[in-house]
Amino acid sequence: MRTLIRTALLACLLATPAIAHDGIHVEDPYLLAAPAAKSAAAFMRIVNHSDQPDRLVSARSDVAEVVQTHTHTTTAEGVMQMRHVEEGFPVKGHAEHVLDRGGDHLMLMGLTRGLTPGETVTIELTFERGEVIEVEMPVTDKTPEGTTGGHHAH
Ligand SMILES: [Cu+2]
Repeated sequence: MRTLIRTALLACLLATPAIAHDGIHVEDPYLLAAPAAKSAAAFMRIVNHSDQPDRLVSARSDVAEVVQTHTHTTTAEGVMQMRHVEEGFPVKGHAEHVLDRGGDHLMLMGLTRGLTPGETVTIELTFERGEVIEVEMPVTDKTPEGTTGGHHAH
């Protein structure tokens, strides 16, 4: 038992400098939620400051039953559909993976309460190499200035 605790403590001490110096950073996060919607989409830039490739493998939030990694695909008939990306979102070393309108995003499904524009919601992101990051997501019901219009822009 004592060995177990010591091992956990050591892992903790070893993990901390990696997070502080060269881990994953999230920039420009926002959560798009229509009033009274049952789901909401989260967008951000995931920046990897490490030279090791990583991957966003899962996400969770207190305000949703599940949070899935999603993307949009266009069928042969030209219909745009969302699908669950089971393998998550890869982020190469010293690179970024952008979640943006009309492309990859996080889907908060089964919202446990209504979300109000202006409030902040916490989403926890888990990465393949072991980092867990809490992101404060401002809620909006519009696309922020400067981002592309997504799937209405083709
Ligand atoms: Cu979706």
